[in-house]
Amino acid sequence: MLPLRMLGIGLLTFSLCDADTACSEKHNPLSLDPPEIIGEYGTEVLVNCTSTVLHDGMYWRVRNESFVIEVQENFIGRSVLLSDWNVTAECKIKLNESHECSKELEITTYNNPEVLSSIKLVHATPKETQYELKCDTINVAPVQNLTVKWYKNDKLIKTNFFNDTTKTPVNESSVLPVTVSRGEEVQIRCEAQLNLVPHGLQLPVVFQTLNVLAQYPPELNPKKDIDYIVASQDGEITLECKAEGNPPPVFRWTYNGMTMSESSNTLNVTRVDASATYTCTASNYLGKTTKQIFVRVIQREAVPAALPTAEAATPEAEDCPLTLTPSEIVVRFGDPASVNCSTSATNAVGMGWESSVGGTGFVPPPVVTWMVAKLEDWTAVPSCFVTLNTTDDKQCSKSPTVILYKTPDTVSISAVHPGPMVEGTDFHLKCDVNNVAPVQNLKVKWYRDNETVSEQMFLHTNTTPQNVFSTLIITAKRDYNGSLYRCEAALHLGPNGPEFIPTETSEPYTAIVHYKPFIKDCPSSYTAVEHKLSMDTLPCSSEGNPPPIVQWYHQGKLINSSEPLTRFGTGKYTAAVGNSLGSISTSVEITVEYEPSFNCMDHYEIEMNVGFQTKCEPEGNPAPSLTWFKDGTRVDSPLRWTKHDSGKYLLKATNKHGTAEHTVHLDVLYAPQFGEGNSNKEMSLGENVTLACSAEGNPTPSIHWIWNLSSAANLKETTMGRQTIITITRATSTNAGVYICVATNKVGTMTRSVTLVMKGSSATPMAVIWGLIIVLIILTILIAMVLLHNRQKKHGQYSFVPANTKDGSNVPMTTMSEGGTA
Ligand SMILES: *[C@@H]1O[C@H](CO)[C@@H](O)[C@H](O)[C@H]1NC(C)=O
Ligand SMILES: *[C@@H]1O[C@H](CO)[C@@H](O)[C@H](O)[C@H]1NC(C)=O
Ligand SMILES: *[C@@H]1O[C@H](CO)[C@@H](O)[C@H](O)[C@H]1NC(C)=O
Ligand SMILES: *[C@@H]1O[C@H](CO)[C@@H](O)[C@H](O)[C@H]1NC(C)=O
Ligand SMILES: *[C@@H]1O[C@H](CO)[C@@H](O)[C@H](O)[C@H]1NC(C)=O
Ligand SMILES: *[C@@H]1O[C@H](CO)[C@@H](O)[C@H](O)[C@H]1NC(C)=O
Ligand SMILES: *[C@@H]1O[C@H](CO)[C@@H](O)[C@H](O)[C@H]1NC(C)=O
Ligand SMILES: *[C@@H]1O[C@H](CO)[C@@H](O)[C@H](O)[C@H]1NC(C)=O
Ligand SMILES: *[C@@H]1O[C@H](CO)[C@@H](O)[C@H](O)[C@H]1NC(C)=O
Ligand SMILES: *[C@@H]1O[C@H](CO)[C@@H](O)[C@H](O)[C@H]1NC(C)=O
Ligand SMILES: *[C@@H]1O[C@H](CO)[C@@H](O)[C@H](O)[C@H]1NC(C)=O
Ligand SMILES: CC(=O)N[C@H]1CO[C@H](CO)[C@@H](O)[C@@H]1O
Repeated sequence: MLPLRMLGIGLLTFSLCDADTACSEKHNPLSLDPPEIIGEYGTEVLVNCTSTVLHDGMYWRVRNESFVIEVQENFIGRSVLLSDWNVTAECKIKLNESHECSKELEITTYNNPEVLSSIKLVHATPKETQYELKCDTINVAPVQNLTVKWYKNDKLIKTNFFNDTTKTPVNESSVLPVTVSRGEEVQIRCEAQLNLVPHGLQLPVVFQTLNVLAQYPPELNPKKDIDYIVASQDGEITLECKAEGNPPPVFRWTYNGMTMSESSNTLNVTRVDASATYTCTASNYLGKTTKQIFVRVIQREAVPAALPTAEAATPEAEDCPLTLTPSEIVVRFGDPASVNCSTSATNAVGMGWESSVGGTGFVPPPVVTWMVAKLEDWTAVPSCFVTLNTTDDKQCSKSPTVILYKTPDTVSISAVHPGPMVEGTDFHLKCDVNNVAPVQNLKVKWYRDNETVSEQMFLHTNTTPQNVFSTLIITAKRDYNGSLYRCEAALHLGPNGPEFIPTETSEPYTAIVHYKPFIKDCPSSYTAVEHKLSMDTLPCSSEGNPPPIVQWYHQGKLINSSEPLTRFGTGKYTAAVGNSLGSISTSVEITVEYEPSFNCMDHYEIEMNVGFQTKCEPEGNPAPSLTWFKDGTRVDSPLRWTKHDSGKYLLKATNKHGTAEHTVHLDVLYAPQFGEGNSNKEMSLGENVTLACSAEGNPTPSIHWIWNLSSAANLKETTMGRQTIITITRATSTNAGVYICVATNKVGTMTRSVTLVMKGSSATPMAVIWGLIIVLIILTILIAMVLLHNRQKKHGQYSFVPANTKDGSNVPMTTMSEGGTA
């Protein structure tokens, strides 16, 4: 019951969901390639739609338009023009008459924006200016993927994102408040980037750069709003009004309420009838400042001889009878300062100092002292004046040169972009010198370790403390790795300055230079001793930063470079040396040498007269030299072995890595040898005859006699020691004939014959002939046996047996034929 019910529920569920599941994400038979499109507005893109099932028709629907139905194929391609911002495209498939599935293409249409920047002044003080910078991003789509970044002197200071989900292009603004101090120049950059990167699209960054300077109302420099000028009656004089401001000021000259000129900061006055006061106004939109210049005209006759014509008449006229002691002072900010002003003029009426600090009243000559306990006014320009008892009450003045200085608060070094340096590329270091004055006396020196690499001076004219920086461009070399860069700010204040030049040095900046690996001192071939060398102890080094990884390959395989090489390791080794910047390789031919050793048996059998054999050769590299010792004395290894050479030998193999010894017992085998040759022997009838046969040989041969059957009756063969003897008792004529002694060992067979002849009787030729025939037959059989025997020996154990015994050449056939003819 239970299983049936479950089945029923399952079927029901399936049929209910069937229609939906056919088109669900999981079962949808359609797939799009590409499945998503990111394209620039106005471009055309291609999409393929593929079905995995058979169908009644497939087609594309783009916007509100349906395209041709495809019934044959299982895929349809379509080009879509991204001509508006909300293009929709879907691929549709008719499964049967009543069911249709579709798949929608995700489309992102983008437009990389334009950027426009603008700047607005918010507030300006003499010290600093507040601005509002604005970047307008024009026609950006889609705006939610836009990032606007603000950089101040290349440093990111602000990032803006936008929430808006609209698909059509919009305009966005991003605002940055910036405050700039006097004398500072700031570079501001705003960058707009469409961030479609997750989809693999890198669009160009659009940006605008603005250089921002502080603005301030005009200021007189020197800060003197009253000047006194002496002119001769008909002389032409040039009045000057020195004022600075940003924006640069415009000047206006007035005299008695009348505008004289509006064109420049100088005014040419051609005719001055009497003493007159001229006013100069310097203004910009932030404000204005005025200066009054009193011109006193003196009669030509009254001009003292020392006084040149009035052209040269300036407030600091050289002929002003004033002496300043000293005429130049160099004072550290906050230190006391004093200058004595004395006059040599006998007609001086009064004198005094005019100054923003330490000014004096009108005092009687001849000396007046300007004295400040703490000089803290950056623009102080004291001026000493004297009034002379002349008809026109001539007044003149002189100013000492005041250099007020201050060493920097900080001197610091930093990298413009993060390190490390990469060999062959440029790297920028920046040295910031903060709050130093006067900048025109500053010299920034760059050092790499203790070597001066660059120097910089500054062309400012400001007397107030400034923040300045110097940039060093380094083309990185690998030798610079680990070098310390320092910058030094020194104020060169001239002969009146302090004895020691005030100098501040930055903390060092340690250069890290990355460079490609290189290999040094690597031999192309190398001879090593077995077990004494592993590849990582090879005198071959590589260098690189980051430190490279070295991998050794032998016969195409990566090897463990700390494993010592064995004698089988001779061959070519290749090292691959690499780091993040690159890799190189090198090869070394390695020869592994090793001490000699023997791998021989203790006992060998060799055949006599055989050439010297080399089966017991020692191993070793280089090939060892071999010496032989027998009974403690050195022997030359024989060219051919003789039977006396059997015995115990000591073999010594030597090369430069050592000596190996081996004791070997050699047994020289040789075929049987008879002490005597063939012979004839006479016998008498009835005599007892003995024939003895003995032979030497290694191994000891076995000896047999062969005789004619007719002799057999009274014949006996016995072996006594090394002799085999036949005894014929009471010889008869039948005993006449050839008796053959055969000696055999595994090296060979030898024969010798004795012909018995009955004394007094002429030989019985028939018996002799018969005997010979029989002997020949037996010999043939014997030879055959020997041959067979040797063939078997081929597969035997005797390593030293030379090949030439196989053909039986050691069997002395000649002896046999001699026996035959005898
Ligand atoms: C669409 O299919 C055609 C034919 O199979 C092929 O040549 C083309 O590269 C495909 N286009 C895309 C965008 O996959
Ligand atoms: C599609 O819409 C456009 C206007 O939006 C209209 O002119 C056009 O006739 C429509 N086409 C179809 C096939 O409905
Ligand atoms: C697509 O956007 C345009 C404006 O760019 C609008 O006029 C049009 O009605 C929109 N069409 C659809 C189908 O939303
Ligand atoms: C069409 O196919 C759907 C799903 O494959 C199926 O549920 C429906 O019964 C079919 N209709 C016809 C008329 O074949
Ligand atoms: C983004 O949206 C959130 C909530 O909708 C809002 O709080 C935030 O201020 C928005 N940010 C910007 C930059 O518009
Ligand atoms: C964006 O600014 C441009 C140029 O100022 C203007 O032509 C365009 O109509 C603006 N677009 C919107 C959506 O305000
Ligand atoms: C655009 O930004 C949204 C929100 O950050 C993100 O989900 C979407 O993937 C982005 N689109 C593209 C094409 O990168
Ligand atoms: C003043 O005179 C000098 C020469 O004496 C001349 O170079 C200069 O241009 C004149 N300035 C004006 C404002 O006329
Ligand atoms: C100025 O004169 C006074 C008095 O003669 C003397 O004491 C002082 O040292 C002088 N100062 C300088 C800076 O020469
Ligand atoms: C100026 O000099 C004249 C004579 O040369 C003299 O009479 C007069 O008193 C002097 N004035 C002063 C203020 O010294
Ligand atoms: C820099 O120092 C090195 C050793 O520290 C010295 O050999 C060299 O002479 C020095 N160079 C200078 C310019 O001082
Ligand atoms: C002449 C001679 O010495 N004959 C001897 C031969 O050998 C037999 C047996 O050993 C002896 O009996 C003979 O005397």
